[in-house]
Amino acid sequence: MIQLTSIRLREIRLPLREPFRISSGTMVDRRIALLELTAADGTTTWSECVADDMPNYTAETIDTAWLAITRWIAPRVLGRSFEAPGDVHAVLEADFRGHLMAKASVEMGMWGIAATQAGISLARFIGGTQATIPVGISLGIQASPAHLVEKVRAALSQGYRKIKLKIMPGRDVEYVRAVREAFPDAPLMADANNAYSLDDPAALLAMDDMHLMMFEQPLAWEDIVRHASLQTLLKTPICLDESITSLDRAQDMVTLDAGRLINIKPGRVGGLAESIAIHDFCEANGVPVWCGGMLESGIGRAYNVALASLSNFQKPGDLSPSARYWARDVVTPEWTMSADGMLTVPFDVPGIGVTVDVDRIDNLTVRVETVAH
Ligand code: OSB
Ligand code: MG
Repeated sequence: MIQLTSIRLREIRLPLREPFRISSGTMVDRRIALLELTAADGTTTWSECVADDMPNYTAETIDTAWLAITRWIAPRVLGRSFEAPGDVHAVLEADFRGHLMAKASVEMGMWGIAATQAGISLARFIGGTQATIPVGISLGIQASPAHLVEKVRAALSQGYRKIKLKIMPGRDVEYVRAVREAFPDAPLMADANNAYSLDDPAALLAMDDMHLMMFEQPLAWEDIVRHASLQTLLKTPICLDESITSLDRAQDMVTLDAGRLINIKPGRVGGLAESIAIHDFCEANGVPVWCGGMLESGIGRAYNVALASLSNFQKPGDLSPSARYWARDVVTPEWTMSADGMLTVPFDVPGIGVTVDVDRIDNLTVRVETVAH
């Protein structure tokens, strides 16, 4: 049984080691909301809200999430007894639309509490089976094709198992071609973050013979139907990211053949229960999934890693080591990757698998609010 007595929210500012540019915006300093959850039996854990400063990925931002957590989400869960963390999602969805990243931060924290109470790792608690996970890197849009080629060279030499190139109109065919020519056999993919339209698929068609593993989310953030039309024009499989916000949307994708893979981010779908449901549905339908990232701190990353240990996570995840993002992470040990691009799941560490560096978080904190029962 899980019953939360308080949620302490903090905003930290964590500067990225280098700016991260996607088609819809550039991230420089991450504004991150961290949650410290306390249960009635005294168990505590941490979780993270992945919403960022601007509404350019989905509609949520850290400020809308802060409001949603303090005003509507915390009051629904605090003091209420849940049989299991899998029951939280339905309670947060009842007559309460959207705010999925905000909901996910609380829902995931309750999984973290439950695993801690059970004395086992979150990965084990959710039924994970993979002890090591292949890691991919997501490379932001660069100043020139030559710059991108050098980034890819460095990433391959570090051992990454998948290289995701961010693209946008004007920074696409030439860039991807240069990388493909330099590395004929590299496992490459491209992520457009909604930058293309079905009216003008020329660039996507031009990249269709570059042996990409997939095109991630080429069209609009809520679209399914146009992706289905686009998939009929392309040999390269489409992978949906932004459009998959629930199990229903995953079912729509499969029904309409709007994509052949899903990038699961627990923050985007309202938490771990919905992520697991999507994972299970995809597994039953022969659709591979992989774990995406949102430039999380090591706390958010812990939940992604546990999720990615489930059996149908069949492609490398966007689970780069801490040092790729931050001068120093907020957890110990930091997340690392072996020379052959593998991450070890902390299967034998109870709870979320890392220790939170509270002193460091205190130093980075710019805002605090506690909601208690
Ligand atoms: O589309 O997957 C994306 C980061 C911020 C917003 C959207 C995306 C991303 C990434 C980063 O690709 C993946 C990572 O955390 O390394
Ligand atoms: Mg994406």
